[in-house]
Amino acid sequence: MSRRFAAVDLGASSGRVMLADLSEGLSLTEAHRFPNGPVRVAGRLYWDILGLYREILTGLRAAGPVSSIGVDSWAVDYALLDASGAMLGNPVHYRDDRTAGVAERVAASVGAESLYDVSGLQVLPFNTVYQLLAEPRLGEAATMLLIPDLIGYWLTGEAGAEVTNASTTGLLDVRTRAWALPLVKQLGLPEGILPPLRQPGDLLGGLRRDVAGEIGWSAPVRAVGSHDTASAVVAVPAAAPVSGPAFAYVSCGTWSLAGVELPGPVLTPESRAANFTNEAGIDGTVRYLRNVMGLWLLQECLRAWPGSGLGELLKAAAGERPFAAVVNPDEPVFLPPGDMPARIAAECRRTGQRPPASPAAYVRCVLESLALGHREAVRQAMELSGREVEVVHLVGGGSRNELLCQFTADACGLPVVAGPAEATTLGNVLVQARAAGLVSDLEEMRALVAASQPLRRYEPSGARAGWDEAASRVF
Ligand code: LFR
Repeated sequence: MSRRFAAVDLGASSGRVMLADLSEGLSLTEAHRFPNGPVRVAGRLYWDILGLYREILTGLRAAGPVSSIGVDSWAVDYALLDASGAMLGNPVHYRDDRTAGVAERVAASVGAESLYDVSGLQVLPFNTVYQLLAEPRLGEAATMLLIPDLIGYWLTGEAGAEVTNASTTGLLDVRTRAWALPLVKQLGLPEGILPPLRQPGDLLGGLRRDVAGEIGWSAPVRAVGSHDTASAVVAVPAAAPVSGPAFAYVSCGTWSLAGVELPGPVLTPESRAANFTNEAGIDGTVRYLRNVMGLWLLQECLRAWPGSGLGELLKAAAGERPFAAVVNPDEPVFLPPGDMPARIAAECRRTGQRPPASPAAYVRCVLESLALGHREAVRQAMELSGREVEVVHLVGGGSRNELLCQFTADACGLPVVAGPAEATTLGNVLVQARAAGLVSDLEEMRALVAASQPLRRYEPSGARAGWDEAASRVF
C-alpha cells in the first residue's frame, strides 16, 4: 500500500487538493489550489458549490493515485437533497442575512439555557439550526448534507454526517455525540433529514465509477475531522497530550478559532454568557473555543483597495503608531461582506477614536484588534475551563503573518509557536494515515507535525500596559 494520501480542504477564501507523503516523515505538495468566495445572486449569498466540485476533480486528477482521500471544509453550511439524491437549490453562504432574528426567536421559544445545555454550542447567527429554520424548501428535503459530506456523497454515493462537523449544527447532543432528537422535534425540524453519523477515520466507500473514470484512478474516501477547525487542531504541534501541560490554540484563517482542547464540555452559565462553544474534536476531545472574526477583516479591506499588495501593507503597518485605534473584531457589523474600511471607521468613531488615515494604518488597526480578540478568547478559555496555559499555538494561514503572531504573543503575554500554515490539511491526512495504521494517537500525530513542519517561536515583548489600555477602549 502506498503512503500517499490526498486531502481536499475547502476554506472560505480558497480551496486546495494537497498530496501528503508519509514514506519519510510527512511532506506535503500542493496538487491544485483555487479561489473560493461568496456569489450574490438576486440578493442572496451562495457558495459556487459546483465550481468547487469541478476544481476538486481537477485537483484529484493532478494528485494521481493515493491510498485514500479525505475532505474537510468550513462548518455549518449544507445542501438539501430530495429523495432521489438531487440537490434542492444551491447551498447558501453562512454570511447571508436570511437568518437575521432567528437565533433570538429560538432563544425566546426554547430558551437559550436549554439549547446550550443540549448542544454546548456558541450562538452564531448562521448555525445550521438557524439556517434550517429560515429554509423555504425544508418540506421537500429528504436529506441534509454538510458541505464535506456533500462532496463525499458526490464522490462515493454514500450519505452520512461526520461528527466533528455535525457538532456545529446545533442539533448534536454534546454529551452523547448523537443527534439531539428531542431538541430537533421541539424545534419542529424534520429528524428524517439528519443522516447517520460517522466518525473520523470511517470508510465512506470507493469512488463512483464515473468519478474514477473522470479523474483516471480510484481510491477509497475516508471521513476525517471534516470540520476544517477539527482537522487544524489535530495538527497543533503541541508536545503534550490532552492531560499534560496546557496549551491554547488559535486556528487563524478567514476566522480565528481561539481556545483550548478539553476532555469534556464546559456548560456553565458563565461559559454560555461568554459565548464559548464545545465543538467535537477527534478521539472524544472537545474544542472549547470562541470564533474571533479573523483575517476576514483584512481580506475585506484588501478587496476595498484594489491593486494594493499585502506584503507592502504589512511592512508599512509595522511602522505605524501603536494603538492609534482598535475595534472589537467581533462586532456583528463586520460579519457580512462589504466596505470594511468604512465599517471600521464607523466603529472607531462610535468608541470615541479617530479612524485610521491610510491603508497601512487600517492594517495596523486590524492586526492589533485581532490580537486583542485572541487575547480575550484565550484568557476566557483559561478562566472558564480552569486550565493554565503556557503557550499559544497559532496555526493556519495566519501563522505566516509575522506582525499578527508577535502582536498575539505581546497581547497574551505568552509565547506563540507559529505554524504549521497547512494545519488543516495535515490534520486531514493524519487521520487517514492513522486509519491506514501508520500513526497511532493524537500525541504521535502531533509529534510528527512538530518534527516535520517549520515552526517559529515568538516571545512576548513584556510591554503589556498598551494592550490593557487598548482593550479597555473596546471590551
Ligand atoms: C473556519 C470555520 C469555523 C466556523 C466557520 C463557519 O473555517 O469552519 O470553525 O465557525 O468557519 O463555518
